Amino acid sequence: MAAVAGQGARAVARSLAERCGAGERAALARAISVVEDRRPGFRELLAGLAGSGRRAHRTGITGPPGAGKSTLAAALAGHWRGSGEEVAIVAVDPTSPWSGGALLGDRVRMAPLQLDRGVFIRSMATRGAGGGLAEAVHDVVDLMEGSGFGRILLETVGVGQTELGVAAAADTVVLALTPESGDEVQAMKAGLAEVSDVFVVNKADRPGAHALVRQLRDAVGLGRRRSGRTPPVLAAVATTGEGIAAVADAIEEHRRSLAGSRALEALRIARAEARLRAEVRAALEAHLDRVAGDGGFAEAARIVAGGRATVYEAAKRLLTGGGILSGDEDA
Ligand SMILES: Nc1nc2c(ncn2[C@@H]2O[C@H](COP(=O)(O)OP(=O)(O)OP(=O)(O)O)[C@@H](O)[C@H]2O)c(=O)[nH]1
Ligand SMILES: [Mg+2]
Repeated sequence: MAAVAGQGARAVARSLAERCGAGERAALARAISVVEDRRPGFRELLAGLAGSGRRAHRTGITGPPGAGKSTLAAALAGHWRGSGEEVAIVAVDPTSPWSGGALLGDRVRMAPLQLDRGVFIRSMATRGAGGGLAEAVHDVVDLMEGSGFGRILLETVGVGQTELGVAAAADTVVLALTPESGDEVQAMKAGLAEVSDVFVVNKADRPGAHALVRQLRDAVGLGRRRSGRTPPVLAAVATTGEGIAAVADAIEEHRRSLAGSRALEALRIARAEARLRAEVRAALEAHLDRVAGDGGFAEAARIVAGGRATVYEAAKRLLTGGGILSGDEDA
């Protein structure tokens, strides 16, 4: 039965991949669910779209809760739609979801996007799962790319170290702040230049925006970036669209600088390597769990806690037992 179910899942995955590739939005929505929940066939589904040769530009929008990331994403999507591009948006663990949050309250502005076939919006929740989310996000972005979206926007809450690692899926990272973000800027100072490629002080209709722009320019100027490029700092009002064209231009300028310097290829390879290592690490751990059997790790842990072996000795025993080490190597 399991084998038959597996074959069925593979056939469904193949047909879903084909329909995604042909631009069917309902198929993409289903495919994302399959990948997100790691359902049977999800690997075949990804493999089915991997050969499309399509390349999207991926823009991450990070920033503190309520900074206006979704509004900014919507405004950028509108801008790119204006030049005929198709845009997919994925919001990771939004504190105010796209479906029912602040944005849908603003029906007039969002309605055109929601009805537009050229825009696809999806939210992903961590569901307290912790691990595995970043991997699933990469996969979802790959599905969107394979489905023909040339622009992908990834919204994620957090700044720098507090962000879930989702920004690693982006080619260009935009950090959205507000005039009230002075303390965050102060705390990160020179480190800021490394966390983002474009800085946006959103809600520039509020007092203090220009002071923060100056403060940010100083902080960003302090950091030395490997690329030698100093990230631009821009002011915007996402709700009215003011400054959005300049943000889009800055994203485009970054995209071009990446492509021109071959840094884009290096970024893709580094991203692939990180994903590959995460996958191999997870598979190794699953393998060792199987080999060690029920409670194998717990038993080894008891031995370590009881002082009868060091962590290193116990780890080496597990790795040797699992056939990962031959026994005469150093773990
Ligand atoms: N005054 C002003 N309000 C804005 C601006 N941009 C967004 N807002 C409002 O700020 C609130 C939060 O906007 P969102 O786009 O949901 O912010 P977010 O960063 O996506 O929020 P989370 O996903 O919950 O972290 C909404 O009420 C927006 O209408 C702006 O430029 N000016
Ligand atoms: Mg949001």
